[in-house]
Amino acid sequence: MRYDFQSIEKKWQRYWDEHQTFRTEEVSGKPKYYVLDMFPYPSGSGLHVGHLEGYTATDIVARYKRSRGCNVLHPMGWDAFGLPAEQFALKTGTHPRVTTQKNVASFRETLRKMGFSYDWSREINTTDPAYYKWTQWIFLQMLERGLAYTSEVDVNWCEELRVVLANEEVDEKIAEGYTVVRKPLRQWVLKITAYAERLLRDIDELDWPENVKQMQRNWIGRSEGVEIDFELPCHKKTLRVFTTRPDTLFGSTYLVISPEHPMAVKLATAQQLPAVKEYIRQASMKTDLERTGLQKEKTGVFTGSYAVNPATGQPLPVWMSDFVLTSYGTGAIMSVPAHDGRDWEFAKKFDLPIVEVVKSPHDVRQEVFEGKESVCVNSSNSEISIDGLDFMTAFGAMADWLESKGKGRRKVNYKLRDWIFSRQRYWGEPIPVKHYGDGSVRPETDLPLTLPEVEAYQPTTTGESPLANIGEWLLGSDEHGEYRRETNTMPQWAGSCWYYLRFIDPHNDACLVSPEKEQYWMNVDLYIGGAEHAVLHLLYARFWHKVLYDIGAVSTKEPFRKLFNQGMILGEDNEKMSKSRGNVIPADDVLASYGADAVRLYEMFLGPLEQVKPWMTNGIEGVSRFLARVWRLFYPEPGNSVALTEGDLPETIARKMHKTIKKVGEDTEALKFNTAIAEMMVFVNELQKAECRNRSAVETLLLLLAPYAPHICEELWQAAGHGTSISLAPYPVHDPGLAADNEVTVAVQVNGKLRGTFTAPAGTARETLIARARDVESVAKFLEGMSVVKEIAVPDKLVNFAVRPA
Ligand code: ANZ
Repeated sequence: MRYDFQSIEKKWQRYWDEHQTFRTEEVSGKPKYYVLDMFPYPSGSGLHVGHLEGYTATDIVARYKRSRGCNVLHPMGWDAFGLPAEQFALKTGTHPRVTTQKNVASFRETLRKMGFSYDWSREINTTDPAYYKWTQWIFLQMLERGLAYTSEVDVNWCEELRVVLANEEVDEKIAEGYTVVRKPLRQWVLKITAYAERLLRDIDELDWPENVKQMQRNWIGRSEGVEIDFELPCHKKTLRVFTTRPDTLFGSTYLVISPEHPMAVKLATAQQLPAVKEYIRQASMKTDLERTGLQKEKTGVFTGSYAVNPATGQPLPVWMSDFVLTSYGTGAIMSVPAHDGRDWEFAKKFDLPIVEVVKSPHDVRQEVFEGKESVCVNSSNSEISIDGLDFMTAFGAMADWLESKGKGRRKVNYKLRDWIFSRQRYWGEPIPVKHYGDGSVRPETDLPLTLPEVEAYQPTTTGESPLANIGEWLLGSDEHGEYRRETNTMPQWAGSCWYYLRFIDPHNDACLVSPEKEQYWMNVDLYIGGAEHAVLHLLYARFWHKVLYDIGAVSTKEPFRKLFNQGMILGEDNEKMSKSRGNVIPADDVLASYGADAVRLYEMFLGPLEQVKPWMTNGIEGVSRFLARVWRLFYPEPGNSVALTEGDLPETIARKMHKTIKKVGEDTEALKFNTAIAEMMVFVNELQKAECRNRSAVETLLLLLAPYAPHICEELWQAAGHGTSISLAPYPVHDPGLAADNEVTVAVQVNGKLRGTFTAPAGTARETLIARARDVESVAKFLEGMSVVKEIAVPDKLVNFAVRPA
């Protein structure tokens, strides 16, 4: 019998299909385990070996958890709305649905060939009307609660093409020579800011990589500060600023407003007006990044107006500069040049006064320190003094004082902005609302509102989506009068905000997920995917989940309990795989050459799952040889039938076997797949060396290996005489006595003479042996006053110190 992976893998994939081996039980008495992949966008270029890494990992976990008695949910689907299919349609006229169907079929085929144990009866596709009916339904729930609203928002407008570009397209079009400008357009926006505090607070409860949690915290960007109102005597108005450092108010020597500030033009005196207007015009042509870059030379213009510092009573000139962002805080700041780097540069450039108000052992010019060692100085007036106080105390004192005078209030600000939720595209979920002549907006009552067929995929010249060209779809009338449908569609992110819920109950037509099933299956126990989704997808999904929680559609506050980011697999040239570099390793190619079991094992043996690592096609041959060795444990020579020996195991093999069960189980549980595989390799070597073909040893090996290399294990399990699938067999149990490390006696020599012994667990590391040897009482006296010139350690046996008088 030859190890013919091709026919074996086909055979078992067919078997699993026919027997529905991986069909998830509905609500059951078993403990549940929900293990989820970030579902793919089915692109035209197919899957490459990098995509398979995370999917292999989740599949190992799914199979392992089943063998541990869990009811496992392990589904797959397609996040299939998106720009590439639409761009392909623009170029070729092929309907995005056709392209998508073709790509999905190819993706599905590759995943089947990998032997992944998905419950395919739960497959979903975000472009399926039965699916997006519920995406639209969730949108309407938000609309009803004021969480979806329209607003004029700047979009990327391409002058020559007269289309709105997605952010990710902008660079490409500019490189092609097009002009892209910011232009306001009416957009749907989701009020994610209403959830900022909860999104931030609940991060603490998640079992997620610390860096992802930190990125989300930074993205939400909570800042505690104070809003201060500065009198503008000439205008009989006040100018409001946001500061996180009210303790530095005594050192504020001028104010700065952003060019888009509502009072920008009003504050300009007649003399300054032309300069102010010119400055505003120039700022409108810059991106936020160009405006706030730290290296950038500061620019600004004096408005001509003055405000009054409420602490000092001094008049403060009001300037305008584009480093102050309109969209943050109040769009105006109080400048404290003595203690803020940007303010310092600005003050130096425009010759504005600098007053020191914090004394610190550090250089406080670039940055104000918040530690106890920095204290306020020059900070008193007839009503209040904060001299000598540290930051925290001074903050409180100033906030209280400003609040008591009605000149300020504590305020929490967030960097998080509301989510622009509309796209002027065809290939997305239609936003299900109707606009009436009187300006009112009503929800579509009959969901799903399906995408109509269009002739051409080119957006209209006004920037509207191609849907605006289809009169019979666009216009209509009902009991509320004549209406025009919304022509914007939802962004690519929408469908992936809640798909994990649909897998739980994919065919339910009455609600998005039945409450009983949701309560049984949620949360997702393990979610594996790429680190590039740290913020957008993972934050949007958390946001929608909380909305669903608030309306009672789900019982959990968070969707994903544990998140794990796999490290990217690079090309053989150590670069990110990309078509343009030509270093992409297509999954289908390696599958054809080596088979699924070898690819699965190799993907996991490349290194720790979280690490970025290059692919090496010749490395896969090592794991192929390992599989062949496993095969030969059953079929030592070609043509032989399987002849396993029954009866007791020799003690050394028994010990090794129980240790292997323990270690492989622990490592699999901890997602340390590479070390689990190494452990199994060692075990196979020992079996081979001992020519051991004992049934309990080799069958145990199969049970441990089955989650990793399921096809070969099914085949050999059957050859060993079993009538049912190894995928249904329970995980082996180790005997703690036999799995325990056995103790060995280690001899300690000094200059070759035996001076003592000690016991240690077998396999103790060299450094530990040496350290323990030095501590042996009978040895220590021979080392006293000597200098050790060499330390020799023979694992499990001996330590020798070569010494000479110091
Ligand atoms: C006075 C001051 C003194 C400040 C000092 C800092 C240091 P975070 O932590 O990011 O919230 N600021 C406020 N609004 C701004 C805007 N729209 N554009 C640019 N800068 C703005 O930062 C808050 C601080 O950033 C605020 O505190 C303000 O400067 C500035 F020694 O006020 B501070």
